[in-house]
Amino acid sequence: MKSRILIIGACGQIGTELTIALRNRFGADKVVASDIREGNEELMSEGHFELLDATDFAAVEDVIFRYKIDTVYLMAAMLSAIAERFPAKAWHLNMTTLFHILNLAKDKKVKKVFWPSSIAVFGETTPSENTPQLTVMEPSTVYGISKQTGERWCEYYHKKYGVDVRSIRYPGLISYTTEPGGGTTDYAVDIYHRALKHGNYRCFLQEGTVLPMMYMEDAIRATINIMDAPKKDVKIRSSYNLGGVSFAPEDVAQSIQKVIPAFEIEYEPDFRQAIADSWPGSIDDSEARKDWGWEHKFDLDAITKIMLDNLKLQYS
Ligand code: AKB
Repeated sequence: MKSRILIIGACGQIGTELTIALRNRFGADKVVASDIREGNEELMSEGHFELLDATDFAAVEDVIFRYKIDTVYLMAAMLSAIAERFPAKAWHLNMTTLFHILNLAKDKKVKKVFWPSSIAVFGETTPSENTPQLTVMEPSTVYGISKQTGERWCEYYHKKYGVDVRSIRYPGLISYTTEPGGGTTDYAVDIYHRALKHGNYRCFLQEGTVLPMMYMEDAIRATINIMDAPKKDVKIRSSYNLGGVSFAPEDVAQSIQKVIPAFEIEYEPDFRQAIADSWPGSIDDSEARKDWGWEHKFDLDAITKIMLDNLKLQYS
């Protein structure tokens, strides 16, 4: 029998597109989308949907039992910028939900788990160019600390209890379907909306702030590929580095100007600058390439074209 999948945090930026991709792949009947809030109409109406507070162990266990779930994608998390405003809440959400799912997997109520980590696990003391898989990691944000701790627990549950948990360190993700909520890399989505609506953008990060980024389709493919990979090929059970493109705000502006020549950008850095400054500029993802065949497809101009074409349709 094909696996039955639960997506927790299905209404978020990644969850929305992951739900659609998994429904297309396995059939809507095999996929249960869940979130603490309702999502877009398509997500709610085209398959199973459960309102679920992922910090409530009994509620999560109940959904897993009722739908005979064997694979969980745990996408619920509080992202870097917002987590700085609500540190205790962020820690609670990010860690409690992970422990619930790891413990369910340890008790054999779930067979396979996907849990996302982030470039936020790195910090100021990490080599910032071509950041290696194994390196100094001293994250300085609540979100980064929760992701780094989560990675250690994933590896621990794998080694100690044989839990089949798989993870990748997402860079900033760019998509037009659902807007991101509360990250430091969110400017790379906002900028396209503002370019079309207003022809200008005030960026909360400074010129020259290079960060690793990725188009959502690449990220979804990576997620599905690591989950598809034979167990023995997934050699890293903390989390894999994942690289796509690297760019600064002015690079996105120039890419937009190729399509909208009058577009203007100005800079007004806020508290998110310090977070961005602590993250790497580019990522060495050779382990993911070697172990399960990772390859990214979209460069910045391709991303710009897709974003502007699709947002234009939405706005008209
Ligand atoms: C954020 O900016 O917090 C996220 C991330 C890089 O994990 N997009």
